Amino acid sequence: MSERTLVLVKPDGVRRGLVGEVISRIERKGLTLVAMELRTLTRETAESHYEEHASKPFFGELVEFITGGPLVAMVVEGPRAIEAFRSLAGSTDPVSAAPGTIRGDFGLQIGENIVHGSDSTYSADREIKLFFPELG
Ligand code: DAT
Ligand code: MG
Repeated sequence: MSERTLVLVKPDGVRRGLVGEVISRIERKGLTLVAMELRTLTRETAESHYEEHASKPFFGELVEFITGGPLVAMVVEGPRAIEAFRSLAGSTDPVSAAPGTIRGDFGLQIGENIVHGSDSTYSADREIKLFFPELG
């Protein structure tokens, strides 16, 4: 059974030229791209995307960062795509993320960890609607 997840190559990943690397890993895993767009988020979209973190001390910094340059948003599909991409991404803190994962191979700072992937079917539905309303 196939599912969909929202993946972002965050502004640090775009700035560092890692878009192709991330797409390549998604494709080599066997996942499929369903939609993709380069865009700079408004504060409103960023706050909505990260609404579950609104009360965290790093929220302001997170919104500044994610709106600070263009990002690449994609919808990725495949069997257990949510977990499959989270596994490719590695854990949130790139220093403890396993080598071989995107964050483990390319990151050093928790606030600049290159990619986002939805963490549940509920978040995936919500985030896909936010970025690609035409996909429902
Ligand atoms: P993930 O992106 O692995 O789902 P999350 O949902 O807990 O992680 O947090 C969202 C983003 O917020 C994360 O990718 C980077 C940032 N972040 C998380 N914890 C942080 C912290 N302690 N300090 C600064 N930024 C943090
Ligand atoms: Mg998260």
